[in-house]
Amino acid sequence: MQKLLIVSNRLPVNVDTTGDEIRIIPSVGGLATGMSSVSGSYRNLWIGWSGLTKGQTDEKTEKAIEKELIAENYLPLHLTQEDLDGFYFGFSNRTIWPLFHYFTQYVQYDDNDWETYQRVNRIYADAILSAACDEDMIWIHDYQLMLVPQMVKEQKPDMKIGFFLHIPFPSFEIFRILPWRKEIIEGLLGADLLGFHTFDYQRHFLSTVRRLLGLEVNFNEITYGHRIIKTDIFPMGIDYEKFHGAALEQKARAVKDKTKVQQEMEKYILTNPEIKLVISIDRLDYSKGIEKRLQAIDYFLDHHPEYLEKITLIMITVPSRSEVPQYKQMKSEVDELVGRINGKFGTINWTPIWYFYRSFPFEELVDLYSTSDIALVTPNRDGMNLVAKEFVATKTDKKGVLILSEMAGAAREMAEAILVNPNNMKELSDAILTACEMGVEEMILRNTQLQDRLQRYDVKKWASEFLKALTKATDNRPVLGGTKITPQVETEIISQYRKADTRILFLDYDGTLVGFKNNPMKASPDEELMQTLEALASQANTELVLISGRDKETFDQWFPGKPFSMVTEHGVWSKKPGQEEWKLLEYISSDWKMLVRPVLEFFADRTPGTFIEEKNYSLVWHYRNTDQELGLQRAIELKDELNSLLSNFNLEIMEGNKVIEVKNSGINKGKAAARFLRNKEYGFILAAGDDWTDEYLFQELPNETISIKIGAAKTRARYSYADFRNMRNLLNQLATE
Ligand code: GDG
Repeated sequence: MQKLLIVSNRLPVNVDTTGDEIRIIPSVGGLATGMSSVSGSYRNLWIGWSGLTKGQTDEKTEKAIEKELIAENYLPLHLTQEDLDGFYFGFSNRTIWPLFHYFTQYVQYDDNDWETYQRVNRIYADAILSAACDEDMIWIHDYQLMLVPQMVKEQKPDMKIGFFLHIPFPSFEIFRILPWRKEIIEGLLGADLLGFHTFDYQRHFLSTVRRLLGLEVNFNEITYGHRIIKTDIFPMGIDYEKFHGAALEQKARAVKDKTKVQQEMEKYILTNPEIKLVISIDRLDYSKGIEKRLQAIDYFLDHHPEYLEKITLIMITVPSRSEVPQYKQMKSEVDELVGRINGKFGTINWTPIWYFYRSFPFEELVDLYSTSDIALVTPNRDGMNLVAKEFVATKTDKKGVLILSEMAGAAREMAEAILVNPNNMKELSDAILTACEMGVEEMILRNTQLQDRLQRYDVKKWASEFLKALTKATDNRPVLGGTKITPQVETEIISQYRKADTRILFLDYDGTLVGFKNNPMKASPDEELMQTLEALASQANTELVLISGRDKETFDQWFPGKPFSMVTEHGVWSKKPGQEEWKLLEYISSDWKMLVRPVLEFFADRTPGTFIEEKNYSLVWHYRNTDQELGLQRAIELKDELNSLLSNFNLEIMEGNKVIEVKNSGINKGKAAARFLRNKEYGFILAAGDDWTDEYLFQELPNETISIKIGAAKTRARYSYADFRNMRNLLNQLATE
């Protein structure tokens, strides 16, 4: 059975060595639940740090722990305190975490931490390499292990490697600050599939890849050397049934069986029937916006004295990363703020904030969620935020209001919550007021929709969708880089051509049959080429199709009344020999040009020597005549800009040879070529092209096609020629039958 290796910084277990026996206590986080749900299909092995540092126990105990863990399918890694300081507390949490959450003021650049991060990532990679076979799936999690994908891929190119980032991926302008930015991106690109919580994080990542490494990105695919890497969005869900079920169970319990927390809360509500309970739960972390939340409560109570003694914030902050200085400092700031607010507004009968600096067992967590009226989830930045989802899941009567920061990934899916900018005190205070005054009907409406979505796309679905996408990305990996045509191969192609009873040739024009000229209109066909094409098209049982991105007017001017078919604008128009009129293959609109033209004009104005060509259904920016480096740089910037601009339109950005073309998507040379093959069988099919737009042709045509890529670049074609002269030479030979 295929193995699934899950790799995360920490194993989802706690090892208890205090008693006579070693006890392995599974932690019940979302990730562990998601993973256990897919375990039926694979043999799982989880690799990560055990939570114990080297030397913390004696060697014999260490061995015994390892044995116990392995028996439960956990492969523990042994890290020293020094490893943890540099790798976890250092590079991961003092460099990456603040940077990726836009807290640039906290980012620390330390060469030693970086060294340790690399060294410890290598420990994880080595563990994977020792435990996995080529056909296994590897799923690596989160920002602590961003170099691992590449470390594994280098050694085992066939292994199926997925990576999921649980935190935001910041905009390129933030990411570029990092001294080791290239190494991190290259590390991640070792994966076959990269998953993010939201479209924005994916967009930022793709933009970074494009701008930093100048790689080709088409939609969500990156071409990297001879590989294609997929990126996609997988918003992590929660174990909905578990939270919802626990809340139902709690409601059904007799008073004496309820948790202490629940009994206390119920008593409090009984004596204060008008009270609104507001829950706030986070790890103590500067990204969670805890101070601003407290300031908003202060502001709310100042501006709405009618709510004095009628609202209580239950604030739980879970201790976290206390070795990192900013966390220590934050702790004292939060303590002080809570003290100040309670001192300012508190009365004998009422404390505005119940503050807990500890974690609660699961049952009590559910009690806190389900008994509260409002959840205040207002991070400054948050990859997803599961607390928001868990709160909604426990609302079995659908009563309750979620106030959610728009900076949390969860906001993208939870539009029915009250969404707020966590930096706007007044907006936060207004949101609290709206939540306090919201009618039951509206709550039910909002929560019904939220719960439906949470139930459908839960953590199990999340895990299975990711693995499905990883399987898809790695099955039938496209083979890139055609075999160079040797004289023997050429002879073989010619012989196949001669033997075949019916033949069809699809030939791209620019770069395939003629070289590039500074002015595209100067690349008209020469006498020799014209003769070759006519000779081929006149052979018995032979069809020739010129298939190009050029406009139909130009081809009409160059090839009037010729005995071959022509397809122009990448497949918009087609004309068969003997036909007078061009046939529109796809009905499309070009209204979008109004939007795109100013962007291209802006780039043309800023980049001397570049110009815009307007075709019927596309706009093209040509940059052959500008300084090569500037052209390339601008092309990357333009693609990036177009990508964000066009995400809502059904448009496609095609990168040709020193051109960028925007056109309606779904129209391509491959689709147009397929029409020729619809009603007829051919014994010999040849397709030749030089740029990215021709890849559609290679992809669409049947496997036995003699597909030829002109120029040295990655391709889906079977064969390659160095330049157009080789192609002309082959055609000349085919033409002289
Ligand atoms: C990272 C990203 C992303 C909290 N207090 C208690 C307790 N919790 C549990 C909650 C929830 C989890 O901890 C917190 O999850 P978050 O999503 O809010 O945040 P991070 O830990 O920072 O996680 C984040 C996540 O990865 C997943 O991809 O959403 O953006 O930063 O499940 O229930 N659990 C118990 N007692 C507590 O006191 N039992």
